Amino acid sequence: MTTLIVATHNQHKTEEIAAMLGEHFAPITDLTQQPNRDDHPAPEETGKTFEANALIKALDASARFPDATILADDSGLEVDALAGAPGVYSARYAGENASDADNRKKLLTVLDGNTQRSARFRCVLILVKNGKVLTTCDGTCEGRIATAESGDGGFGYDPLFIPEGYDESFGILPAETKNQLSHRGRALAKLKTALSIDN
Ligand code: ITT
Repeated sequence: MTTLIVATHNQHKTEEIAAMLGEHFAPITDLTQQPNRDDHPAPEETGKTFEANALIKALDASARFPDATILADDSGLEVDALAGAPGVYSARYAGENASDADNRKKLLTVLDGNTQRSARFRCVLILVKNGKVLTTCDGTCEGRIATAESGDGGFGYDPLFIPEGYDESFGILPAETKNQLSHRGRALAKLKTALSIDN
């Protein structure tokens, strides 16, 4: 089976990707699991779009591991009441070294008293080998921002995000449900189709 390196330092992303692609690629690892991991810092995400940042991560990792198949994921949350923010800045919404908890706290504060809570997660995945883009896929998950956190499943904004058609956040819903509905799950489903892998 083909091996896959996910061009990420976020192990939650790797887990979700492995849950959906694990039958088709093995092993699936990420940049935190490579020998000399300190030699592989995250590249600066200077792009203005998810696709631009996914490409930066994909090409950076491909230059480090030219023989490997690489999958990069850039993703984030767009809140309508905030004109699409935090968007590509989702990971650093509350500052350069902000934790997920800091970012959620800031979002709740900024939206305090606002009844317009509609939002969506977006994900762009780029598969590359030896510096060549093989496929680009995207996925979106519509939903709303809760007025308080719930659950401790998932990562990032999950305890605040209630997907459309549900009453509970991704922090509470089972991982399998998130993977079926999520922006990442939808992008991965398209990736499988592009690679002619049965869903
Ligand atoms: P890498 O760049 O190393 O992949 P990262 O976490 O910094 O890791 P991004 O730059 O793509 O990744 O930022 C994505 C942020 O968007 C992430 O830190 C979360 O805050 C949020 N996010 C993305 N997908 C999410 C998900 O499935 N659930 C909750 N929050 C998510």
